[in-house]
Amino acid sequence: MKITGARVIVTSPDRNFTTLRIDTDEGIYGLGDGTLNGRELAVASYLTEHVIPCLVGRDPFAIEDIWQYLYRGAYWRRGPVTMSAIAAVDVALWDIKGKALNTPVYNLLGGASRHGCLVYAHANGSDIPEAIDSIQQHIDLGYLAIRAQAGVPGVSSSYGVPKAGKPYEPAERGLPTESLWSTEKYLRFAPRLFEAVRSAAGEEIHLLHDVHHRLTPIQAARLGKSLEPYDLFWMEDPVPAELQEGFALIRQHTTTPIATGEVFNSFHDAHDLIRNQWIDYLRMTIVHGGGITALKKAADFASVYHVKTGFHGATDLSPITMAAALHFGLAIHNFGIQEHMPHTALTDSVFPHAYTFADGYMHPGDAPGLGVEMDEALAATLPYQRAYLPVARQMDGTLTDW
Ligand code: CS2
Ligand code: MG
Repeated sequence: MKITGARVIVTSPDRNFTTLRIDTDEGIYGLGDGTLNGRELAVASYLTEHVIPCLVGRDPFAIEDIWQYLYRGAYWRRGPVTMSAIAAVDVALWDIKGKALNTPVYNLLGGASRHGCLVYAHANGSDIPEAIDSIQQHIDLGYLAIRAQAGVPGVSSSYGVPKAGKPYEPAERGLPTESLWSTEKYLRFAPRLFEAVRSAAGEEIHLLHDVHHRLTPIQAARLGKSLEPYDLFWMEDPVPAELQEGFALIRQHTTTPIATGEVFNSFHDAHDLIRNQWIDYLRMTIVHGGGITALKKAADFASVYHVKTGFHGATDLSPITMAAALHFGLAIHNFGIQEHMPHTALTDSVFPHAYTFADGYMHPGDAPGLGVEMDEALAATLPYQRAYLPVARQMDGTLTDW
């Protein structure tokens, strides 16, 4: 089999997605996601101008070699644009191989290790009672694990909390909005939120919380300690993670489990975190971390240190990445949990998929390959619209690390 061509499709079914389609001489094609929230066109250009010309004529079954060729051969290694582009190619090739061998991708990764992937949903509220209502709605939908976020009193726009009457979506169309943030108010509020949420949700539900990189290590240590009575599944991204050794300080003070890495793009971003056992869950996911090939190596290394996966799964990860993550999570031994932030109906119509949710678990389905299609005619009616993540500043105007 030979690769005959590839093309990038950028579409905006309520939000932007960058998709790569690779075609072969046997009529089999594969889809890969290269979406980088707020920087979608950079990945599209990297693929179209620099990667696709090098793919034509290659054997699509040579996944490892093509991965190494794109990673090592470029000379310039790592970085979110490069690694998202490599991921798009890698995932499309796994899709092709599954279709060609008539088997779901999880079978190519060793076969199912479990009956489904435990997922967590988002419960958001502008205040504590609304957050508790949202928890109850997600319990009613069957979720066994729920992330709770609520508006911090005195902070006008808190991360993870939707604008009134709208579903939560991290990016906003137009130029970036700015919001104000107070670490002091947040640190006082978070234990009150979880005291209320735990008593309303009962002890069986797994509760998670995302700090979105807002604290210093000693502040994160205080937060983790103050949340211990509420038995969190994890505290996510307590600090910006460029300084890996900062996590040592957090670990000295708290037994609240730690997840990090949704902004990582390379195993090397997590090397010290894993080998020192400073984290419990790795969030770097398939699209931003260089694809299934790269994440398999990272997960295998992490398994030696009791670190499990807890992949990022917000709406900016396209249904193609969701499917890839579910095949991956079903197969590997040290799967921990998968984030599930459902896409809008329009996004699902552009990307019809085989994966399903029932009783707290998701399953990738048994379609050959990834089990995701793309309605390109519909996608063509929904052109790219500029959109960004919001930018946060401290009360005195200083930019936060987010
Ligand atoms: C968040 C995301 O889901 C999460 O854990 O941190 O909302 C994140 O902000 C976006 O996916 C960034 O693109
Ligand atoms: Mg997060």
